[in-house]
Amino acid sequence: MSEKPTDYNGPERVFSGVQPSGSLHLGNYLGALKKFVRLQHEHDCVFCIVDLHAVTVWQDPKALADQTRHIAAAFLACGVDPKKAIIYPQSRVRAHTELAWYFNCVARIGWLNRMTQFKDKAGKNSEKMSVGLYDYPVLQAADILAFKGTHVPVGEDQKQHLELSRDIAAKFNNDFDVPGFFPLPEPLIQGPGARIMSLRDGSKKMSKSDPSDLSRINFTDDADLIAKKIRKAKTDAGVIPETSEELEGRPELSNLIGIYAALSEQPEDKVLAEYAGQGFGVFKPALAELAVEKLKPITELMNRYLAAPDEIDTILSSGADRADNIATPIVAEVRDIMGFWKV
Ligand code: AQP
Repeated sequence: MSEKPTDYNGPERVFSGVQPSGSLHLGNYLGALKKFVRLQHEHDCVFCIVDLHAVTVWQDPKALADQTRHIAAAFLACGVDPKKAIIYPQSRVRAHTELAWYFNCVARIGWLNRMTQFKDKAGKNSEKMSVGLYDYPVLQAADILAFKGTHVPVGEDQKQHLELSRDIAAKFNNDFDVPGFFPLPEPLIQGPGARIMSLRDGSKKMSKSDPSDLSRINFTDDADLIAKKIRKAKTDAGVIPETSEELEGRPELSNLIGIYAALSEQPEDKVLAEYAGQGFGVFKPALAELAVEKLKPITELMNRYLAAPDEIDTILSSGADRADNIATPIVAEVRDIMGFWKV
Protein backbone atom coordinates (compact mmCIF):
# COMPACT_ATOMS: atom_id res chain seq x y z
CA MET A 1 0.00 0.00 0.00
CA SER A 2 1.06 3.62 -0.33
CA GLU A 3 2.87 5.63 2.32
CA LYS A 4 1.06 6.50 5.54
CA PRO A 5 -1.10 9.63 5.21
CA THR A 6 0.58 12.91 6.23
CA ASP A 7 1.03 13.67 9.95
CA TYR A 8 -0.77 10.52 10.99
CA ASN A 9 1.38 8.05 12.88
CA GLY A 10 -1.22 5.51 13.92
CA PRO A 11 -1.67 2.02 12.54
CA GLU A 12 -2.94 1.37 9.02
CA ARG A 13 -6.50 0.08 8.78
CA VAL A 14 -8.61 -0.84 5.77
CA PHE A 15 -12.29 0.17 5.90
CA SER A 16 -15.02 -0.31 3.30
CA GLY A 17 -18.79 -0.68 3.13
CA VAL A 18 -21.47 -2.19 0.94
CA GLN A 19 -25.14 -1.18 1.03
CA PRO A 20 -27.81 -3.81 1.69
CA SER A 21 -30.02 -2.16 -0.91
CA GLY A 22 -30.55 -5.01 -3.36
CA SER A 23 -28.81 -7.94 -4.94
CA LEU A 24 -25.07 -7.54 -5.45
CA HIS A 25 -23.77 -7.45 -9.00
CA LEU A 26 -20.55 -8.08 -10.90
CA GLY A 27 -19.48 -4.42 -10.42
CA ASN A 28 -19.69 -4.74 -6.63
CA TYR A 29 -17.74 -8.01 -6.84
CA LEU A 30 -14.92 -6.80 -9.06
CA GLY A 31 -14.80 -3.23 -7.71
CA ALA A 32 -14.96 -4.12 -4.02
CA LEU A 33 -15.52 -7.64 -2.66
CA LYS A 34 -12.74 -9.33 -4.62
CA LYS A 35 -10.29 -6.75 -3.26
CA PHE A 36 -11.54 -7.29 0.31
CA VAL A 37 -10.52 -10.94 0.17
CA ARG A 38 -6.98 -10.11 -0.90
CA LEU A 39 -6.54 -7.27 1.60
CA GLN A 40 -7.66 -9.26 4.66
CA HIS A 41 -4.52 -11.41 4.41
CA GLU A 42 -2.21 -8.41 4.66
CA HIS A 43 -4.06 -5.81 6.75
CA ASP A 44 -6.34 -5.06 9.65
CA CYS A 45 -9.70 -4.88 7.80
CA VAL A 46 -13.17 -3.63 8.76
CA PHE A 47 -15.98 -4.40 6.31
CA CYS A 48 -19.30 -2.79 7.12
CA ILE A 49 -22.78 -3.53 5.77
CA VAL A 50 -23.95 0.05 5.53
CA ASP A 51 -27.64 -0.21 6.31
CA LEU A 52 -27.77 3.44 7.47
CA HIS A 53 -26.74 4.42 3.94
CA ALA A 54 -29.32 2.07 2.44
CA VAL A 55 -32.21 3.86 4.20
CA THR A 56 -31.34 7.16 2.50
CA VAL A 57 -33.79 5.78 -0.08
CA TRP A 58 -36.88 3.80 0.89
CA GLN A 59 -36.23 0.27 2.20
CA ASP A 60 -39.00 -2.11 3.18
CA PRO A 61 -38.63 -2.64 6.96
CA LYS A 62 -39.77 -6.27 6.52
CA ALA A 63 -36.87 -6.92 4.12
CA LEU A 64 -33.97 -4.84 5.48
CA ALA A 65 -32.60 -7.31 8.04
CA ASP A 66 -32.64 -10.11 5.45
CA GLN A 67 -30.92 -7.87 2.91
CA THR A 68 -28.20 -7.29 5.53
CA ARG A 69 -27.81 -11.07 5.98
CA HIS A 70 -27.70 -11.39 2.19
CA ILE A 71 -24.67 -9.06 1.96
CA ALA A 72 -23.01 -10.87 4.88
CA ALA A 73 -23.53 -14.17 3.05
CA ALA A 74 -21.98 -12.63 -0.09
CA PHE A 75 -18.92 -11.46 1.88
CA LEU A 76 -18.47 -14.92 3.37
CA ALA A 77 -19.07 -16.71 0.06
CA CYS A 78 -16.49 -14.53 -1.69
CA GLY A 79 -13.94 -15.55 0.93
CA VAL A 80 -13.99 -12.79 3.56
CA ASP A 81 -12.99 -14.59 6.75
CA PRO A 82 -14.68 -13.27 9.92
CA LYS A 83 -11.72 -14.53 11.97
CA LYS A 84 -9.49 -12.15 10.06
CA ALA A 85 -11.69 -9.22 9.03
CA ILE A 86 -14.49 -7.59 11.01
CA ILE A 87 -17.91 -7.90 9.31
CA TYR A 88 -20.84 -6.07 10.94
CA PRO A 89 -23.98 -4.01 10.27
CA GLN A 90 -23.44 -0.25 10.53
CA SER A 91 -26.64 0.44 12.54
CA ARG A 92 -25.33 -1.70 15.44
CA VAL A 93 -22.43 0.70 16.11
CA ARG A 94 -23.60 4.10 17.36
CA ALA A 95 -20.26 5.77 16.67
CA HIS A 96 -21.22 6.16 12.98
CA THR A 97 -24.20 8.43 13.57
CA GLU A 98 -22.59 10.38 16.38
CA LEU A 99 -19.44 11.18 14.41
CA ALA A 100 -21.54 11.98 11.34
CA TRP A 101 -23.22 14.76 13.33
CA TYR A 102 -19.90 16.26 14.40
CA PHE A 103 -18.71 16.06 10.79
CA ASN A 104 -21.91 17.76 9.62
CA CYS A 105 -20.66 20.73 11.58
CA VAL A 106 -17.21 20.53 9.96
CA ALA A 107 -18.19 19.89 6.31
CA ARG A 108 -19.32 22.87 4.21
CA ILE A 109 -22.53 22.99 2.18
CA GLY A 110 -20.52 24.01 -0.90
CA TRP A 111 -18.53 20.77 -0.64
CA LEU A 112 -21.70 18.67 -0.64
CA ASN A 113 -23.22 20.70 -3.46
CA ARG A 114 -20.40 19.46 -5.69
CA MET A 115 -21.09 15.74 -5.15
CA THR A 116 -21.98 14.28 -8.53
CA GLN A 117 -23.46 11.04 -7.17
CA PHE A 118 -26.26 12.97 -5.43
CA LYS A 119 -26.96 14.85 -8.67
CA ASP A 120 -27.00 11.58 -10.64
CA LYS A 121 -29.26 9.81 -8.16
CA ALA A 122 -31.62 12.74 -7.56
CA GLY A 123 -31.85 13.89 -11.17
CA LYS A 124 -34.55 16.54 -11.51
CA ASN A 125 -36.15 15.46 -8.19
CA SER A 126 -33.53 16.77 -5.78
CA GLU A 127 -36.14 18.69 -3.73
CA LYS A 128 -37.98 15.45 -3.03
CA MET A 129 -34.92 13.42 -1.99
CA SER A 130 -34.19 12.68 1.67
CA VAL A 131 -31.77 14.92 3.58
CA GLY A 132 -29.91 11.66 4.30
CA LEU A 133 -29.19 11.06 0.61
CA TYR A 134 -27.70 14.53 0.33
CA ASP A 135 -25.67 14.02 3.52
CA TYR A 136 -24.56 10.50 2.56
CA PRO A 137 -20.89 11.42 1.93
CA VAL A 138 -20.59 12.93 5.44
CA LEU A 139 -21.82 9.69 6.99
CA GLN A 140 -19.35 7.87 4.76
CA ALA A 141 -16.51 10.04 6.13
CA ALA A 142 -17.68 9.19 9.67
CA ASP A 143 -17.77 5.46 8.79
CA ILE A 144 -14.14 5.48 7.75
CA LEU A 145 -12.78 7.88 10.35
CA ALA A 146 -14.59 6.32 13.33
CA PHE A 147 -12.02 3.56 12.75
CA LYS A 148 -9.20 5.91 11.71
CA GLY A 149 -9.37 4.04 8.41
CA THR A 150 -6.28 4.77 6.32
CA HIS A 151 -7.14 2.84 3.14
CA VAL A 152 -10.49 2.36 1.46
CA PRO A 153 -10.99 -0.23 -1.30
CA VAL A 154 -13.85 1.02 -3.51
CA GLY A 155 -14.94 1.29 -7.12
CA GLU A 156 -14.15 4.42 -9.09
CA ASP A 157 -17.67 5.81 -8.45
CA GLN A 158 -16.63 6.51 -4.85
CA LYS A 159 -13.54 8.58 -5.68
CA GLN A 160 -15.19 11.96 -5.11
CA HIS A 161 -16.71 10.85 -1.79
CA LEU A 162 -13.27 9.74 -0.63
CA GLU A 163 -11.86 13.15 -1.47
CA LEU A 164 -14.57 14.67 0.71
CA SER A 165 -13.58 12.34 3.58
CA ARG A 166 -10.02 13.60 3.25
CA ASP A 167 -11.22 17.23 3.27
CA ILE A 168 -13.31 16.62 6.40
CA ALA A 169 -10.43 14.86 8.19
CA ALA A 170 -8.01 17.66 7.27
CA LYS A 171 -10.43 20.43 8.34
CA PHE A 172 -11.16 18.71 11.66
CA ASN A 173 -7.42 18.28 12.39
CA ASN A 174 -6.85 21.91 11.48
CA ASP A 175 -9.91 23.52 13.16
CA PHE A 176 -9.24 21.78 16.48
CA ASP A 177 -5.46 22.01 16.20
CA VAL A 178 -4.92 18.24 16.42
CA PRO A 179 -2.51 17.56 13.54
CA GLY A 180 -2.54 13.91 12.52
CA PHE A 181 -5.50 12.99 14.78
CA PHE A 182 -7.42 11.68 11.79
CA PRO A 183 -5.58 10.08 8.88
CA LEU A 184 -6.40 11.33 5.39
CA PRO A 185 -7.86 8.10 3.99
CA GLU A 186 -6.47 6.87 0.68
CA PRO A 187 -8.75 5.25 -1.87
CA LEU A 188 -7.63 1.87 -3.21
CA ILE A 189 -9.26 2.06 -6.62
CA GLN A 190 -6.66 1.00 -9.14
CA GLY A 191 -6.73 -2.41 -10.77
CA PRO A 192 -9.11 -4.22 -13.09
CA GLY A 193 -12.81 -4.00 -12.29
CA ALA A 194 -12.69 -0.50 -10.78
CA ARG A 195 -15.48 0.66 -13.08
CA ILE A 196 -17.76 -1.97 -14.56
CA MET A 197 -20.32 -0.45 -16.89
CA SER A 198 -23.93 -1.34 -17.68
CA LEU A 199 -24.35 -4.15 -20.22
CA ARG A 200 -26.97 -2.00 -21.97
CA ASP A 201 -25.12 1.33 -22.03
CA GLY A 202 -21.34 1.62 -21.90
CA SER A 203 -21.56 5.18 -20.56
CA LYS A 204 -23.42 4.24 -17.33
CA LYS A 205 -21.98 2.24 -14.44
CA MET A 206 -23.44 -1.15 -13.62
CA SER A 207 -25.76 -0.42 -10.72
CA LYS A 208 -28.29 -2.15 -8.44
CA SER A 209 -30.78 0.63 -9.01
CA ASP A 210 -30.74 0.50 -12.83
CA PRO A 211 -34.36 -0.30 -13.80
CA SER A 212 -33.17 -2.75 -16.47
CA ASP A 213 -32.16 -6.10 -14.98
CA LEU A 214 -30.43 -6.86 -18.31
CA SER A 215 -27.94 -4.09 -17.49
CA ARG A 216 -26.21 -6.11 -14.75
CA ILE A 217 -25.15 -9.60 -13.74
CA ASN A 218 -26.45 -10.33 -10.26
CA PHE A 219 -24.96 -12.77 -7.78
CA THR A 220 -28.35 -14.47 -7.78
CA ASP A 221 -28.50 -15.05 -11.58
CA ASP A 222 -28.25 -18.65 -12.75
CA ALA A 223 -26.04 -19.83 -15.63
CA ASP A 224 -28.80 -19.47 -18.27
CA LEU A 225 -29.63 -15.93 -17.20
CA ILE A 226 -25.96 -14.90 -17.16
CA ALA A 227 -25.51 -16.31 -20.69
CA LYS A 228 -28.68 -14.53 -21.86
CA LYS A 229 -27.59 -11.18 -20.42
CA ILE A 230 -24.15 -11.43 -22.03
CA ARG A 231 -25.70 -12.52 -25.35
CA LYS A 232 -28.00 -9.49 -25.23
CA ALA A 233 -25.24 -7.10 -24.06
CA LYS A 234 -25.00 -4.07 -26.34
CA THR A 235 -22.07 -4.24 -28.80
CA ASP A 236 -21.11 -2.68 -32.12
CA ALA A 237 -20.69 -4.20 -35.55
CA GLY A 238 -16.87 -4.44 -35.52
CA VAL A 239 -14.58 -7.32 -34.64
CA ILE A 240 -12.28 -7.58 -31.61
CA PRO A 241 -9.19 -5.41 -32.20
CA GLU A 242 -5.56 -6.22 -31.43
CA THR A 243 -4.69 -3.39 -29.04
CA SER A 244 -6.26 -1.50 -26.11
CA GLU A 245 -5.90 1.79 -28.03
CA GLU A 246 -8.35 0.49 -30.61
CA LEU A 247 -11.00 0.07 -27.88
CA GLU A 248 -11.23 3.88 -27.78
CA GLY A 249 -14.73 4.99 -28.83
CA ARG A 250 -16.12 1.45 -28.33
CA PRO A 251 -17.30 1.68 -24.67
CA GLU A 252 -19.48 -1.44 -24.65
CA LEU A 253 -16.76 -3.65 -26.11
CA SER A 254 -14.18 -2.07 -23.83
CA ASN A 255 -16.40 -2.96 -20.85
CA LEU A 256 -16.78 -6.60 -21.91
CA ILE A 257 -13.04 -6.96 -22.47
CA GLY A 258 -12.43 -5.33 -19.06
CA ILE A 259 -14.83 -7.77 -17.39
CA TYR A 260 -13.11 -10.73 -19.07
CA ALA A 261 -9.68 -9.45 -18.02
CA ALA A 262 -10.77 -8.83 -14.41
CA LEU A 263 -12.47 -12.22 -14.07
CA SER A 264 -9.60 -14.14 -15.65
CA GLU A 265 -6.99 -12.03 -13.80
CA GLN A 266 -4.98 -11.27 -16.90
CA PRO A 267 -4.11 -8.01 -18.66
CA GLU A 268 -6.50 -6.68 -21.30
CA ASP A 269 -3.80 -6.96 -23.96
CA LYS A 270 -3.61 -10.69 -23.38
CA VAL A 271 -7.38 -11.04 -23.78
CA LEU A 272 -7.24 -8.99 -26.98
CA ALA A 273 -4.37 -11.09 -28.32
CA GLU A 274 -6.46 -14.21 -27.76
CA TYR A 275 -9.64 -12.91 -29.43
CA ALA A 276 -8.30 -10.38 -32.00
CA GLY A 277 -10.14 -10.63 -35.31
CA GLN A 278 -13.01 -12.67 -33.82
CA GLY A 279 -16.63 -11.54 -33.79
CA PHE A 280 -18.95 -11.44 -30.78
CA GLY A 281 -20.34 -14.87 -31.71
CA VAL A 282 -17.11 -16.32 -30.33
CA PHE A 283 -16.26 -13.83 -27.58
CA LYS A 284 -19.63 -13.56 -25.85
CA PRO A 285 -20.07 -17.31 -25.18
CA ALA A 286 -16.50 -17.45 -23.85
CA LEU A 287 -17.22 -14.52 -21.52
CA ALA A 288 -20.48 -16.13 -20.37
CA GLU A 289 -18.69 -19.37 -19.60
CA LEU A 290 -16.03 -17.53 -17.60
CA ALA A 291 -18.60 -15.48 -15.65
CA VAL A 292 -20.57 -18.62 -14.75
CA GLU A 293 -17.38 -20.45 -13.74
CA LYS A 294 -16.44 -17.62 -11.34
CA LEU A 295 -19.87 -16.74 -9.96
CA LYS A 296 -21.49 -20.18 -9.62
CA PRO A 297 -19.40 -21.33 -6.63
CA ILE A 298 -20.04 -17.98 -4.92
CA THR A 299 -23.79 -18.21 -5.45
CA GLU A 300 -23.88 -21.81 -4.22
CA LEU A 301 -21.93 -20.97 -1.09
CA MET A 302 -24.03 -17.88 -0.50
CA ASN A 303 -27.19 -19.98 -0.60
CA ARG A 304 -25.69 -22.37 1.93
CA TYR A 305 -24.95 -19.49 4.31
CA LEU A 306 -28.42 -18.05 3.77
CA ALA A 307 -29.91 -21.39 4.77
CA ALA A 308 -28.25 -20.89 8.19
CA PRO A 309 -29.24 -17.33 9.19
CA ASP A 310 -28.39 -17.96 12.87
CA GLU A 311 -24.78 -18.55 11.90
CA ILE A 312 -24.73 -15.27 9.97
CA ASP A 313 -26.31 -13.45 12.92
CA THR A 314 -23.64 -14.78 15.30
CA ILE A 315 -20.89 -13.53 12.96
CA LEU A 316 -22.55 -10.11 12.60
CA SER A 317 -23.15 -9.75 16.30
CA SER A 318 -19.58 -10.60 17.27
CA GLY A 319 -18.29 -8.35 14.45
CA ALA A 320 -20.42 -5.48 15.80
CA ASP A 321 -18.91 -5.91 19.28
CA ARG A 322 -15.38 -5.86 17.87
CA ALA A 323 -16.18 -2.80 15.72
CA ASP A 324 -17.74 -1.01 18.69
CA ASN A 325 -14.62 -1.63 20.78
CA ILE A 326 -12.52 0.19 18.18
CA ALA A 327 -14.86 3.04 17.21
CA THR A 328 -16.36 4.05 20.57
CA PRO A 329 -13.04 5.18 22.16
CA ILE A 330 -12.12 7.12 18.99
CA VAL A 331 -15.41 9.02 19.06
CA ALA A 332 -14.99 9.62 22.83
CA GLU A 333 -11.67 11.30 21.99
CA VAL A 334 -13.45 13.44 19.39
CA ARG A 335 -15.91 14.58 22.08
CA ASP A 336 -12.99 15.60 24.30
CA ILE A 337 -11.25 17.42 21.46
CA MET A 338 -14.44 19.34 20.68
CA GLY A 339 -14.82 20.28 24.33
CA PHE A 340 -18.17 18.76 25.23
CA TRP A 341 -19.12 18.67 28.89
CA LYS A 342 -18.29 15.51 30.76
CA VAL A 343 -18.23 14.38 34.37
N1 AQP B 1 -20.19 -0.62 -11.55
C1 AQP B 1 -19.28 -0.72 -10.60
N2 AQP B 1 -18.00 -1.02 -10.92
C2 AQP B 1 -17.06 -1.14 -9.94
N3 AQP B 1 -17.33 -1.02 -8.61
C3 AQP B 1 -18.60 -0.73 -8.26
N4 AQP B 1 -19.20 -0.55 -7.07
C4 AQP B 1 -20.52 -0.29 -7.26
N5 AQP B 1 -20.80 -0.31 -8.57
C5 AQP B 1 -19.63 -0.57 -9.23
C6 AQP B 1 -18.51 -0.61 -5.78
O1 AQP B 1 -19.17 -1.58 -4.98
C7 AQP B 1 -19.05 -1.18 -3.61
C8 AQP B 1 -20.37 -1.27 -2.93
O2 AQP B 1 -21.27 -0.36 -3.53
P1 AQP B 1 -22.64 -0.03 -2.80
O3 AQP B 1 -23.58 -1.12 -2.95
O4 AQP B 1 -22.36 0.33 -1.41
O5 AQP B 1 -23.14 1.28 -3.46
P2 AQP B 1 -23.14 1.81 -4.90
O6 AQP B 1 -21.76 2.20 -5.31
O7 AQP B 1 -24.11 2.90 -4.88
O8 AQP B 1 -23.59 0.57 -5.80
P3 AQP B 1 -24.76 0.54 -6.82
O9 AQP B 1 -24.87 -0.81 -7.39
O10 AQP B 1 -24.64 1.65 -7.81
O11 AQP B 1 -26.01 0.74 -5.91
P4 AQP B 1 -27.20 1.72 -6.10
O12 AQP B 1 -27.73 1.50 -7.47
O13 AQP B 1 -28.15 1.31 -5.01
O14 AQP B 1 -26.64 3.10 -5.91
C9 AQP B 1 -18.47 0.25 -3.60
O15 AQP B 1 -17.09 0.15 -3.29
C10 AQP B 1 -18.63 0.69 -5.02
O16 AQP B 1 -17.61 1.59 -5.40
